[in-house]
Amino acid sequence: MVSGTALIYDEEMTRYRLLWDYPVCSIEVPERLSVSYSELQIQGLVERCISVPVREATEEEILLAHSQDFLEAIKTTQNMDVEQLKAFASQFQDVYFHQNIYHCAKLALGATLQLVDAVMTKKVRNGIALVRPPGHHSQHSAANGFCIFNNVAIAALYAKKMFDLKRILIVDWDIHHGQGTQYFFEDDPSVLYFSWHRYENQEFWPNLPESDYSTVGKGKGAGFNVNVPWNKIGMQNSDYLSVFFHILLPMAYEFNPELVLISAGFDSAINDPEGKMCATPACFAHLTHLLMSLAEGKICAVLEGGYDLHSLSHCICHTVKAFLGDPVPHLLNISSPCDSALESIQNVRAVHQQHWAFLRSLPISMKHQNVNDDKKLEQFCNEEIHTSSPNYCPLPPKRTAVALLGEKIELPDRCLKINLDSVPSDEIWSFKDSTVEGQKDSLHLQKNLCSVMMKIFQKEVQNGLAAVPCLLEAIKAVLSFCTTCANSVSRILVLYLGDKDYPVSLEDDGNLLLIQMSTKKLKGRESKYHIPIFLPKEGNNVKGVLHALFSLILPVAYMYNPDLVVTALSCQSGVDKKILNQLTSLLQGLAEGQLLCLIHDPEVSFLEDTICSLLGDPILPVTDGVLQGEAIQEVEQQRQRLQEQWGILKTQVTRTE
Ligand code: X5A
Ligand code: ZN
Repeated sequence: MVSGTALIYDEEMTRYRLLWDYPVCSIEVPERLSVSYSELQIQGLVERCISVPVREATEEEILLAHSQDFLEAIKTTQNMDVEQLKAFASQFQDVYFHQNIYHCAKLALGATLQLVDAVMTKKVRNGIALVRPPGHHSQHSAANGFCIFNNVAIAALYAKKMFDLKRILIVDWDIHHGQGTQYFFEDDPSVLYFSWHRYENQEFWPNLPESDYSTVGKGKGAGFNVNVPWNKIGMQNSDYLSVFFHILLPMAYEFNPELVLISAGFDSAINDPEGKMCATPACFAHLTHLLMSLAEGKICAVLEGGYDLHSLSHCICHTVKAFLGDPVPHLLNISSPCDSALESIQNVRAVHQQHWAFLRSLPISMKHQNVNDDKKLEQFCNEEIHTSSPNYCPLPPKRTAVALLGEKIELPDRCLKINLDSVPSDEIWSFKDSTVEGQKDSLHLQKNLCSVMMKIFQKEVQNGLAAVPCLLEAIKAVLSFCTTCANSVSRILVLYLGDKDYPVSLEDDGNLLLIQMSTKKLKGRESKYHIPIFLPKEGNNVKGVLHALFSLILPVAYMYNPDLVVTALSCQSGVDKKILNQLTSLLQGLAEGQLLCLIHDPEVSFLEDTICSLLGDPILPVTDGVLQGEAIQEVEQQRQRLQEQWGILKTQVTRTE
């Protein structure tokens, strides 16, 4: 099993800076790297990562993307004085030079390629390269926007060449459009380029018409370039997550990349003077986590922008912690995206639905006018950054507790096996349901579940697994335990995959959100907190489950913000193993990873796979099956029904004025 997170950094890349008065470039300072690296040290993250040395990129590697003339021109800056550097810079837009920048640019690219090598050869699972100069504005024969060589674009070309990759996803979450990267791959269907960026209807730099949503790629590459313009500042976590759920993740899962590269600029985070957006550093842990289930976990983040030193360094720490598999923090206040964000989402989905089955729902029309958005403040938003305890970041303990009924499987030693003899007696919690009381099996079940949950709530473990004789009984037992013994748990999300009618009358008090996926149409009552999803099981409907996951389950779950997530799986329901692993992985983004998996009548291989997902091991992509129209319709029906109550389900502007 591949493990470990690479951290690539070298102080040498702090050794260039702006030497003359040039206000547009003054924010790109060496401290961006040094302060970020210090914060990683303070949080104890450096020692938890695998340090990989940088190297200089070779000329051949630079020439994968750039012209020989351009390379020769950049070389000449090594021997220039300040006046010459200034004159040289004037032929490009918003970029400065220094005698040492060529050296640093070679190291930045070399660091990026070292990272790709380490991940592709499975020396590490994932990793981050902290580099200067950044890359995503750089073009074939032009430096641009603080960028000299296009690190990430060359990384993609290099990975295609060296590892024969056929599908690479580039996620550019920097707040500027990586127009340079877009130009390199516009007609290339093997690289899916996604970028969101501050746009303000072309009023924001680089002010290009081709940064708008209508640029989707050309020729064979049509559909493989995705631009999400932000036409207002002040975008928040909800806006970012909505774009992930309703645009990026469906496309990414349909694309099924073999490698994910992140153009990781953090000028899209709160307090950044360039971006003026409001996403908190913790949001980046979630963005990272949501991408980690792709490409068997092969994911490389490469620093681009980020100009508020405090915000930048905390965002980087959150990204690294997510890579390491630490529990991702609660995101509070997830709500509807603002109207301006919704308008962009609607437009992107409209232009891309012909290319991506996962975006096809009901016909989407284009929204041309600029909506009037009274929610977003035009002024700079000053929300406080919530940072985790600054200098203590303990290694997570045993991650998974397992209680099994008579199942004989070998548990990895990273698991905590529940020793049934040591389970405290039933006085810890009294089980009130009379139908269960007194039955030997039930008592056994209660003890098992009680024990696993105690370990989770006491943070002895992050998550747990129990094989149970009856799912519905087990769910009841969990709920009963939480109400009697765990009063800090006020919201429980249960995802039930099975065809039995859920018997307990649901009180819509919000303590329980029940999402049930069944292959039979169930008659039960639908409400805000009871969401039945009927997925007809003709052929293999794994894609239908994925679709439901992105367009319905994850958005609602994030908005609900549970304290505990419970999955209940009946193996007879014939659920696909790969999809189950995806579900188990993605749901760990909620409730700070407190996830309890209940499995009925399991096959050993199911248990083993689920344990691996719970432990955070890389998981296989879902490759088979097609997305059936009927599944789309069923999910879409529920989405439409629920979108007023769960605003993050919206994909279109609904307000008419
Ligand atoms: C990498 C990056 C921004 C350039 C802004 C120029 N560049 N106005 O964030
Ligand atoms: Zn940027």
